[in-house]
Amino acid sequence: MRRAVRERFLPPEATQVVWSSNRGDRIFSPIFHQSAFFLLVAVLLFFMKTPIRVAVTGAAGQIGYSLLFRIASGSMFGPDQPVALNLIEIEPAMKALEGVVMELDDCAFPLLTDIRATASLDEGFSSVNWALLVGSVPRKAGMERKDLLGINGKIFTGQGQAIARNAASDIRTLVVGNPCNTNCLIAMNSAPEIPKERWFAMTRLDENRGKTQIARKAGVHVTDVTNLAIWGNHSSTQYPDFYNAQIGGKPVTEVISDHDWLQGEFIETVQKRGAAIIAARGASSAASAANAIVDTVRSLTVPTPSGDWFSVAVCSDGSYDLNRGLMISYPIRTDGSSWEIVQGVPVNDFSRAKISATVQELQEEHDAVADLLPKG
Ligand code: NAX
Repeated sequence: MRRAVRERFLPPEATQVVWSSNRGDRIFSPIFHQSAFFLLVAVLLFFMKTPIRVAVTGAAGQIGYSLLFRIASGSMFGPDQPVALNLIEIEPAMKALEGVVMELDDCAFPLLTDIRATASLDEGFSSVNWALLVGSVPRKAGMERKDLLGINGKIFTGQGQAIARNAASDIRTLVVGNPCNTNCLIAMNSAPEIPKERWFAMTRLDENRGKTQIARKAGVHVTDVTNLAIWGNHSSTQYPDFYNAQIGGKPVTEVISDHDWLQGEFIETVQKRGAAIIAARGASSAASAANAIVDTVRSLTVPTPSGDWFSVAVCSDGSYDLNRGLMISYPIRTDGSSWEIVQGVPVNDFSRAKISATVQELQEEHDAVADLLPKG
């Protein structure tokens, strides 16, 4: 048995030396090789990181097709962090998912340790550390956002419950499928066992869109734009807070003198960018959405640069006098493990009116799905 193990892990020449050596060596070598073997295993175990298991729903969809390859290549968790993928789809999309899995296989990603493709929620969320809830019934041209609430609400109840039953104890969930804030609210409330600070809804694509618009207007690189928070809902009521954003450390309102543009066209462009992409492409944003998912998870797992913040919707604790319990996008920062809503960000009358309008919309969405939420 011991010989079989040794033969599996050592090159043939090594085993030959051990077993053809003289009598003294025969006593010494097996002990020496056994110690070296265990030392090697110990060293490997010390340096080898446990894979992070990530569930992705809607894995055969457009966003999935960009996202999975970014996760597997190391963009999300870093170049030395192994990952395992649990890919979840509905039955009719399983054939397409099979093709995606074949492509993942064909990439021979060094960091990808395991792929499981399934239509079962229990299997799909089994032992996952991150759940990226991308799949939902997408909005078609002419469909109202509110129509989506009823259709998707039930999906997210089942997914929340399945996450609570099956996921790893450190599970964190990011909801992307629209209407993402309220879908997240439903999933979170369907899994009361999981702490509320582990649930997020994505507004990072809006932040990235806003930063690019500001950078273009100011004639600077996008990395010079910081502190742009999206407040409220991921919808056309969201508020990209340019008043507190900075360009190279200076207030945006000092660098860009065209305040009419900031208060009007800028906000509208960010709010309606998703619709503009659908109009141009005939399909909703996918690669940029996948990129924003990667950015969101990285921002939640890597310390925020000093003085900066990023946007993600979290369960409101009532900060800034906003409705407690709703999933509201705020300026957030983290030390890499726990996050906080940045306090003390100035909110002027213009901003207050915009934030109130978007939170009012979230309250209406909440009321529309009240039958899926705990009473009281
Ligand atoms: P696709 O229609 O290309 O893909 C959706 C996939 O989800 C399909 O493969 C479908 O079979 C699957 N699906 C549907 N119901 C499911 C369920 N119950 N369980 C598992 N899988 C299910 O849409 P795609 O372009 O990938 O967009 C996905 C979602 O992201 C949409 O709801 C879309 O509105 C939303 N978005 C959210 C963004 C955000 O910033 N929060 C931006 C991009 C995007 O618009």
